[in-house]
Amino acid sequence: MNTSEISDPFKKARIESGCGHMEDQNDPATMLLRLKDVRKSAHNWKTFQSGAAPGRIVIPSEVHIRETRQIPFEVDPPEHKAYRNLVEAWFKRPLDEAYQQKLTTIVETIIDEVLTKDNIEVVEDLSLKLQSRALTLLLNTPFEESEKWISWGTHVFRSEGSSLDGDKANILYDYIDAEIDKAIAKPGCDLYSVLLASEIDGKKLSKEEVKGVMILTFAGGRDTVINALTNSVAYFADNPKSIQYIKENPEYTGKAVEELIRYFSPLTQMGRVATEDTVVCEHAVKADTRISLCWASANRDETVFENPNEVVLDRKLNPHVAFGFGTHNCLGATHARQIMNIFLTTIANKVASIDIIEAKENIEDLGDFKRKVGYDSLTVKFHNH
Ligand code: HEM
Ligand code: EMZ
Repeated sequence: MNTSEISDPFKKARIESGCGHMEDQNDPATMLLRLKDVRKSAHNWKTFQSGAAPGRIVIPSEVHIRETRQIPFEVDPPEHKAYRNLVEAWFKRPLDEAYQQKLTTIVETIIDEVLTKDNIEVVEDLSLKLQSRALTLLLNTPFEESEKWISWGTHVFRSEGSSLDGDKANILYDYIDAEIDKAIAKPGCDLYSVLLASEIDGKKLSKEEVKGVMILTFAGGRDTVINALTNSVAYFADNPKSIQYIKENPEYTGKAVEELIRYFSPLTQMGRVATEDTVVCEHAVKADTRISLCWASANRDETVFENPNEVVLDRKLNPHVAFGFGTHNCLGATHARQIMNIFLTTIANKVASIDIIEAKENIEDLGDFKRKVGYDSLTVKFHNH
């Protein structure tokens, strides 16, 4: 088995019943494993709501570590649309030429640096740095802020190697509260200021609402991006020909990004709460219990994807749901795709091969299923041309 392989623990259950079951803090979840069911239920916000108690749709549940509602993630239509309209254009800024140039400088600086080193630990020395520095572009905040975010480690709600941690989460909440107060005192051109100035139906967003958007921006785009980058490094280490392929066929970089994101599925699943008694793939689901939309399983659905467990960089049909589907599809996807696109391009231009020295996998424990989502640490050596 290659180090970079991410196997599919859901196959048997997906084929046999289409459902899985997961215990989680006395709030179990019925997992939907087939692409068709995941899409259908993601669409059906009336029966499967996101606007439950803050933290409840996240698996593992975050109800015990946060009270602030994440916006627009934990809001259902029609309110969802009003929030989403406020931020949609801002989150499309990664399409601007100037944004991409700045992102390219951030990526190239990091790759140039790792090429001068002997061994590097990818999670700390590359992925976390890149994710944090890139986030300063998305928020339009000073570059130096990234130093602080890097010091928080890879997950804003977890201590390293441990489960959900309320004290850790408070570091982020206190930081955001302080940044909001700063933006109120001295408005600038950053996301905090833009949100504080925006209105829905003639009413300004409250501090709590702004906080809800900002927590989500920090949390949703953190370990997902970090895992996408670290998994890419492992993949290129195992498949040096792929580096060459992208170098020789730069027009396929976009397709390669989609395929890697499908294969990695950095966000395994997301929950919803049933608003009524219902049935999913012949399983009864009671009102006020949770289902999960298992993006990672849907992305290996053999009835949709040919050779689902292979990375096919130029895959033609690729209707993956790694960024979600429908109402809540990922707002950060434009930013995440640009990061991946520029990262692949920079590797192809500057790196000949990568040796893996040591890998410690990060395995999610999902009850019946164990799923590799990335690495706790990955030590490698980069070689230039
Ligand atoms: C939503 C995945 C990066 C912000 C989602 C959803 C998925 C997802 C699956 C849907 C959740 C649901 O339906 O409940 C990913 C992956 C990423 C990534 C795989 C990286 C490879 C980011 C980044 C940001 C971000 C970089 C921002 C900094 C959001 C937000 C939503 C969201 C705000 C909620 C949108 C809404 O409710 O309308 N993401 N995400 N994500 N993501 Fe991402
Ligand atoms: C939540 C989630 C957002 C959650 C779209 O996904 O990402 C998770 O990593 C966070 O823990 O709070 O933001």
